[in-house]
Amino acid sequence: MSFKNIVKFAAPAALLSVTPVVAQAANLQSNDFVGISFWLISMALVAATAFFFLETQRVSGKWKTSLVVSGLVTLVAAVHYFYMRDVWVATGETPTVYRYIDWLITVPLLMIEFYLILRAITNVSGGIFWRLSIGTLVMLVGGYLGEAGYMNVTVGFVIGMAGWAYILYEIFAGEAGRVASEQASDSVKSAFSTMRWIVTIGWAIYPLGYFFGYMSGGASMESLNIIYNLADVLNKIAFGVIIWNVAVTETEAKA
Ligand SMILES: *C/C=C(C)/C=C/C=C(C)/C=C/C1=C(C)CCCC1(C)C
Repeated sequence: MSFKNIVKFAAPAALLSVTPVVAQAANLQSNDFVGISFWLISMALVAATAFFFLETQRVSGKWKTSLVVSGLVTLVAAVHYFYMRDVWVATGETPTVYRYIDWLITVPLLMIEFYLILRAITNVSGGIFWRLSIGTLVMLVGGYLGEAGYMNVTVGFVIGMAGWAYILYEIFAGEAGRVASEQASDSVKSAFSTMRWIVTIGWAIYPLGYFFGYMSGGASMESLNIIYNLADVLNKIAFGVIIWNVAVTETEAKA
């Protein structure tokens, strides 16, 4: 199937998949700011999805996959946000299980972006992809077992942190980091480095939330959810925009 066709079918499919959720939404109160933030971000994610898919038509072949993956990240997150908003509005509780299902799908897709961006410029081994995937799984499984009460919260946290540390090692000092610093053009290098800092600073928000939410008891569920929601704007939408920017820049440089 050509990319034009993918775009033609994917955009309406994205809209259809969220319509039934909208229809059964609980009523959002005008003073429920956490609920409002869930709503705003769902919409931003839908708009970002349409944007990334449509822009695949503008970039050269090897960058199209990167943009499609960015659009899949925001699509999957948008659908989860509709459910998460309902859980919050109806119960005032943190939609933990939906967040983790979302992360389980979107975080590996974000990791694939590092691999794809390097593959668009040079030959890289699949090992990068597998190591980033393993780090992701360890990070999320540890965190979920701790948060959902299947494991001591501190042990779950330590396991999760180890997975994240492994990811950071790979993109800064491992093969992925080396390939980027030795073989990439200036625009790819700068995109790679911004993406890396998002994974360091932007991602740090989630373990901080876990720590303050479960280990020190210092944060309310309201502030935690607002923080997680804003983190997702940075880590999903802004991350995608960086990739879009390098794809357009590289396409135009070669035109
Ligand atoms: C779009 C969603 C993203 C980028 C989610 C990222 C989630 C994390 C980086 C979570 C990290 C965690 C740790 C590093 C320690 C244990 C607890 C977690 C799972 C919250």
